[in-house]
Order: sequence, then C-alpha cells, then structure tokens
Amino acid sequence: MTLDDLYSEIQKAVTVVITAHEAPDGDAIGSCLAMCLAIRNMGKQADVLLRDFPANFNFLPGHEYVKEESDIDKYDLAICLDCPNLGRVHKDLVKYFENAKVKAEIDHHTKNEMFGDYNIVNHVSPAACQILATSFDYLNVEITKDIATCLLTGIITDTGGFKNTGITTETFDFASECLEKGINIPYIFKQAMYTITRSRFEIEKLAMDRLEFYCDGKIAFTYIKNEDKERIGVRPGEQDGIVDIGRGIEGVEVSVFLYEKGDSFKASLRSNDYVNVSEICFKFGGGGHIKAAGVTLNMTFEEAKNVILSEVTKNIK
Ligand SMILES: [Mn+2]
Repeated sequence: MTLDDLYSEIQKAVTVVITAHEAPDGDAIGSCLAMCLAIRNMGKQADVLLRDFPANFNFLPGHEYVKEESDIDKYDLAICLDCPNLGRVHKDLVKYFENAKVKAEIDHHTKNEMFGDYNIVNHVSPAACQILATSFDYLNVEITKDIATCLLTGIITDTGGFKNTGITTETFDFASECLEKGINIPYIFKQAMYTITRSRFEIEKLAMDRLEFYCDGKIAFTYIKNEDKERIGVRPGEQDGIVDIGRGIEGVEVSVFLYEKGDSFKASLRSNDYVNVSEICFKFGGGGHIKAAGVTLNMTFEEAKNVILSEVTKNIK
C-alpha cells in the first residue's frame, strides 16, 4: 500500500472520481483540483464531485471539472482527499466512493480511519495539498503551473497563510517553486483568504459580539445558532475560521466555537500553546489536530456549552 501502488492503480484506471470532506475548504478543493488536473494530464477521465463549492475558489484552474453528481455509477478508482473518515464526506457523494472498484485516500488528519484500499496518510503534513506536492515530485508527475496554483492555495488556506504550527521546510520550498513558475501568490491570498461574503461578515460580527471569556481569560467562547444562520442567510462553510478570532486574543489558550447544524452542535476548538484539543474532542467522538480539532455534540446548546467548557477547563494550567 505504497504511493507506487496507488500510482499503478491510477495508471490502470480509465475513470476516476475525486472527492473530499463536505463543506470543502481551500485544502479540500485545491487537492481535488490538483489531483484531477494531474490525472487528466495522463489522458484519463477524472471528475471532482463536491457539493457547496464556495464561489471565491472559482479562480482555480480545473474548477470546471467539479460536478454535484455524475452519471457514472461505478468508477474504476475513487480518491478521497483531506478527509479522515467517510462520515465527513457529503452524504449524497459517499456512494461514488463506496461503489468504485478501487478506493484510495490521501489525508493529513490525526484521527484518520484508513478507510480506503490505499491510504496515504501523513499526520505531520500541514495540508493534504502538501502531501500531493511531495507525492507528485516523488512519482515524477509534472506539477504544471495550474496544478501548483491549486496546491499552493490549499497550503495557504490550511496553514492560515503560512502562520500555523505544522509548516515545514517543504512548505516554503514549494512556495518558492511556485514563485519560480510565475504564480501570483498575493492574488491567491486575496481570493482565498481576504475576500469574504457579506453573510460571512455578518456572522463574524455576531460571533465577535457574543464572545465570552472563561478561566481568567484563558478560554474564549462564542456560538452561532440555526436562527442566526436563517436570519443572515449563511451558506455552508462560511463559519470556517470564526474559531480563530478567539485564539488571536492575548491570554487565550483555547478558543471554542459552537455552531448549530440540524439538531446538533459542532464544536470547533483551537489552542495556542499546551492544550491538546484533539484529545478533548476525541473523548466525545471527534478529533482533528493537536491545536485544531472538532466534534459534533448531539445535545442542547446549554448541555453542549457546559460539557465542552468543563472539559477544556480541566486542561487549563
Ligand atoms: Mn486539510
């Protein structure tokens, strides 16, 4: 189950379907498009199946290959990217992965469940896109300017613009290669990081207004409920990054963001220094990375808030 084995599966396949976690972010989208372009360059049919594709990523090469559904019900090969388990794939897209003759996944989440026939998982990579960049290099798959643009977008978004822990020398080596290829890095920043929709602005404003501190200012907490989303007209994925507001405040060790979705609450946790939020989320069935993790809590708002804040408090020094 090495990279070479996966590569020979790609070479054998005629039709390939590529997907990623639901409410796709820059890393999910960038890795899907880069993989799609690379496989198409090998003369194969490759489709990217995603729902709720955010319009600000329409600048990326290959976005024209993104479909919401496909008439092929049995692809030769399915590749799932940037996704720790099948539960994170959009429920209407799981069948394309499950029905494929061969299933593969490439991911960097700590609690990856190894759900493919081929699992390329590197927990210490800051982005799925960075795993692809090094994999393409190793396999001598040409990283065209278009492919590099998609990969760099995922690396920039998942590292918060080269500022989160987890960045490695390869991160900057690849960024440097992108500059050599003539890629406009400031433009990627503007499209992927600094352009927000009006509805995103409105929920951010609300979340900031509601932000509360606990544990002598070491915990920051805020939330968004269904009624807020309906009133503002929030689109899927627009809550991404709101949890980072609390983390950026002086003295805060853990930032907690509760986001209502259907009948449950999604808790997003970020830490700055010593708290392992992945372990906290794992206790309730979630997971993620040491300093960035999440969990779905099937509870009322008050229960979810109490449960998560008391668990975080136990970990504060
Ligand atoms: Mn990622």
